[in-house]
Amino acid sequence: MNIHAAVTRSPRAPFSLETLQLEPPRAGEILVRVVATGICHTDIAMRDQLLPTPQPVVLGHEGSGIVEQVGPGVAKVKPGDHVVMTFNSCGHCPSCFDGEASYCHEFFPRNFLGTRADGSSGLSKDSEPVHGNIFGQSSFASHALCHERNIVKVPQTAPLELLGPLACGVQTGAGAVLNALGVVPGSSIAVFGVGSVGLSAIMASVVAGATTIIAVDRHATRLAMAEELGATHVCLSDNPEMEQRIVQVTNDLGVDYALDTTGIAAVIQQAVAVLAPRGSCGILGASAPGSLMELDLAHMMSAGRSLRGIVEGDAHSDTFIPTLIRLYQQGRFPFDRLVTFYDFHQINQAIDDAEHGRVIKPIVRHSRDV
Ligand code: CXF
Ligand code: ZN
Repeated sequence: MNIHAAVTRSPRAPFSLETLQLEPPRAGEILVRVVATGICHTDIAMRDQLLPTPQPVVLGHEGSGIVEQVGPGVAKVKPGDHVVMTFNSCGHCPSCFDGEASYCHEFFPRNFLGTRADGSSGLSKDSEPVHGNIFGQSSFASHALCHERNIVKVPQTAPLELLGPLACGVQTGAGAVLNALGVVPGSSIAVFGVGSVGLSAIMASVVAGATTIIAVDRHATRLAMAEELGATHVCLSDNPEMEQRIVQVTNDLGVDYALDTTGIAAVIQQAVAVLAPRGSCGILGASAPGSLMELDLAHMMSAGRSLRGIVEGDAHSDTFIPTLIRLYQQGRFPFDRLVTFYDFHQINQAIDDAEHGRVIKPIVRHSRDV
């Protein structure tokens, strides 16, 4: 079938809006009519070849939509179901067997390589191959092929055009707090970097009952938003007394949890430095392979502090995304506050606005006549 798609043809260049051809779903695949797709920094990293995703390619990995057709053997969803598309995984490695699909041993090829396992993508432009299957979806398009393992059914009572970011950025921040760190009532947490992932972590910290929630960022506007969403304290990252201030507001104890969303070694060092004894620091920002950081080993070991990587918030997406939707519907997780909507044909403007910090979480949505 012919579809409309935003095609990424070269680094740092605008996407081109084109008509492509999409194969029908194979066994285990699902054809989704895309309603809207969030834009994540990882899309920009793939465009700019900070991740070695081959081009030309259709990016997009926070898609929401309606099931149009299912391939042979699909039992999880049926035509008409409302769904979001999350990260893909193999289903047969030790992590997947343990139900921890975000640590799939095939995470990289299943999400970033732009093809199915057999080298095909399902997408083409006349006779030219176009890479697809990014995060098992490539949802910067009117239609996407995804898989049973990365499709998540969502309730029809929720606003479908809003839900895509739950499938990556929002579940990453909220899941880091609720699943990976296991923030408990009455505890303290510092979140370093409050873009869409960090703000999701702030909202989740409120849900978890943390009573000291500290936001750190270089932008005052982001800190103001963090306060509106429940941060009890905020601090500009260039404040030379930031570490002392964080320790001070925790009665000289340090924080029980720290979360870094930046991937910057100097920031992670600060996050670790302000940990209380037995405190845990999670890192979830993408750093270039080979990035190194100095760590005070005595500080870590002698008081049982820990540092760990977190991917996609340790989410079991089939249950965690509906959980976040219920919290949203109760007014306890207002992630819609992060979102700015654009028409799909404005995707380059949306990306430019995100890159320049003019918006927090852009979503591109299709008009109904597509
Ligand atoms: C990614 C970020 C880089 C590491 C793997 C998961 N998440 C999606 O944007
Ligand atoms: Zn993402």
